[in-house]
Amino acid sequence: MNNPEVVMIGLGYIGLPTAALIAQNEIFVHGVDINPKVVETINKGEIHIVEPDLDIAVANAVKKGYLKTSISPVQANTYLIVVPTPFKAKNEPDISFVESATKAIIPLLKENDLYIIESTSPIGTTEKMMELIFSERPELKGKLHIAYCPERVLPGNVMYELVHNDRVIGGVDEKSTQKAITFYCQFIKGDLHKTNARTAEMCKLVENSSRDVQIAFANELSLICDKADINVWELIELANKHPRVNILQPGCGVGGHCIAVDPYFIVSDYPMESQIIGKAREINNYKSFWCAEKVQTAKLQFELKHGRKPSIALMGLAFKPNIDDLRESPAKYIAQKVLQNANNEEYYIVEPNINSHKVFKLTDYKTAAEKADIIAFLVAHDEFKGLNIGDNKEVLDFCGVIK
Ligand code: SAJ
Repeated sequence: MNNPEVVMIGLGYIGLPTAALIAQNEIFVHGVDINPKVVETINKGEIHIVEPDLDIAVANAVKKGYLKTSISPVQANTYLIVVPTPFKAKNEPDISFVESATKAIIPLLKENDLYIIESTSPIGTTEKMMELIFSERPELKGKLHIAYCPERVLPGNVMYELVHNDRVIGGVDEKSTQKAITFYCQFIKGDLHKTNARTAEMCKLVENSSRDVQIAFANELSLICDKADINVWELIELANKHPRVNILQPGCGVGGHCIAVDPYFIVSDYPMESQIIGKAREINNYKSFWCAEKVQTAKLQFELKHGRKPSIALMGLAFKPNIDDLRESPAKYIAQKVLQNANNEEYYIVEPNINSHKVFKLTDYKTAAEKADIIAFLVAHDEFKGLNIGDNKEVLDFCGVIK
């Protein structure tokens, strides 16, 4: 494969599925990742993440020769930047990965190429990268197509949503938008909505902030209900019977690398204006702290009542149900916090979606539920639903497994 059509920079949870999808459509893709192990794994037709149907898509794409990867980019016609944008101290976005990915392809760019950022980015990032490109390659001014097109797929359902979700596409000018639309048309069945780069950047941030605010409302209700002695799950189910009410589910906080992060991209740039968005982040973070305190209290109460230390099962470490992703996971935070306060109690840490963890010694979920005196459900994994739990156990159901 000498001349790939597409270079995909970043082969993580979004980049790899997107690369596989494009390759499935018989478009030659060259994937790039700074991690040599990732590159090696994919070139063998294997994957390094858990995502339904991704393994088959990658295996086929590699076998048929449409997907190849390496640690550095090669020349192509379209460049997709799908690298992480984490945040630094003080919750400020860090666009250094987008910047270094862009720098890596600047020498390869030629007239008429299409450069697209998919990474979640603060408003103005696409224009900033355009300036960076033209500062090094002024002869390409007006001769490139530059656009922002955020992904909006849900981990766990990526392969379906990548194809069927609508997309928002914003170019730095009209011809860039049009060129990007023509590109995505080749493999996306959802509608492609045109806008400018800044609106597309903001749209991504707003989608996740909106969800964060809604979850904060549910989490706030759970705190009120705990004090008011009301079952929050029943309450929400009943309130949602109203035709125009749709409250989300409380949990042990908001995790992942998107919803728990993206709102800060707005708050850090517009602190005075984003009051609700900022407060929602605080409430969702506080909910995790509150859960850890609840475990601590249950532990002390058990000891007072029974005159011995309890054994405690912490059920789930992932940031949401049925995935193996522990990034920004509130459950992991709670487990860490609870273990920091450990005082010779026996702990069973459970995460059915991973085999081992470098910090936590993992226990099988059935054994943990059987042996523990206190069972704290941190993530509503399918395995936990319908678990046989003895009447003698104290259950802390933070995520509605038992309801
Ligand atoms: N959560 C709750 N209660 C709920 C729903 C979710 O506590 O009712 C928690 C989850 O447990 C998890 C967190 O919120 O900790 C986020 O989970 P999620 O399923 O809401 O979303 P993500 O982070 O997996 O994916 C989100 C999606 N965005 C929206 O739904 C607006 C997805 O479409 C985006 O593509 C993704 O972020 C992303 O990459 O930005």
